[in-house]
Amino acid sequence: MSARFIISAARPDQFPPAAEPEIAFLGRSNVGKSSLLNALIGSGGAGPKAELARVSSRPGCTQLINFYQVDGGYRFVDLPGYGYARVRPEIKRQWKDLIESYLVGRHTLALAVVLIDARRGWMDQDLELREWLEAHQRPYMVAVTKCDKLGSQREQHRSRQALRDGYAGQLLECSAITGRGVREIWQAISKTKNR
Ligand SMILES: Nc1nc2c(ncn2[C@@H]2O[C@H](COP(=O)(O)OP(=O)(O)OP(=O)(O)O)[C@@H](O)[C@H]2O)c(=O)[nH]1
Ligand SMILES: [Mg+2]
Repeated sequence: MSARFIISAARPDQFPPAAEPEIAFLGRSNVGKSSLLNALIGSGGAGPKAELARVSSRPGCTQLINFYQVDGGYRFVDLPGYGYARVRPEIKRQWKDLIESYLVGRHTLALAVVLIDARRGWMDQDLELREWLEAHQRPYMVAVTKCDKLGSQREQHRSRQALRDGYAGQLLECSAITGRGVREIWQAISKTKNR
């Protein structure tokens, strides 16, 4: 699988002209959006894993909307994370507006992958996003990330139970470290073309 960077957009007028179906990665700051995007692109290829999107242990790493052209006729869209407390309110507002203008206006958006940290579960802004996506009828799936960090069976069970609370849809367990769930996300992505 190969991919190339297209552009970073700070404003809607910098979005590239709409073309192929887009898969957007959404979630709290530091949840692992850029890592999952890299894992999806790195899967299936020989040699070292691709590190296309910048990953950082510091929240707020991705501040612009980054577009990537991916083999197979897709684009991946890495969005800035929400919920990072140490960002000035006016910057938070700007990110929110940028994310919303993408979600509202982008008719090529084929699937939003909403990432939830397995150890944290649904947080207020995740619930807000989910409601928003449902109200605006945007297709989305939920990927539960960092599952490798759940050590014991008990922790796994507790995490699943918490995530199930109030959500009956599919929860795809994954890890950018072990590659778990990557194949299943690719399957969901390929289905978007047949919709
Ligand atoms: N153990 C583990 N660590 C992960 C996983 N995914 C991401 N991380 C780590 O979590 C941190 C944040 O990852 P990013 O991919 O930069 O997160 P992001 O959601 O893109 O963050 P922002 O761009 O700030 O919104 C990094 O230190 C990653 O190495 C995972 O599945 N398992
Ligand atoms: Mg990022």
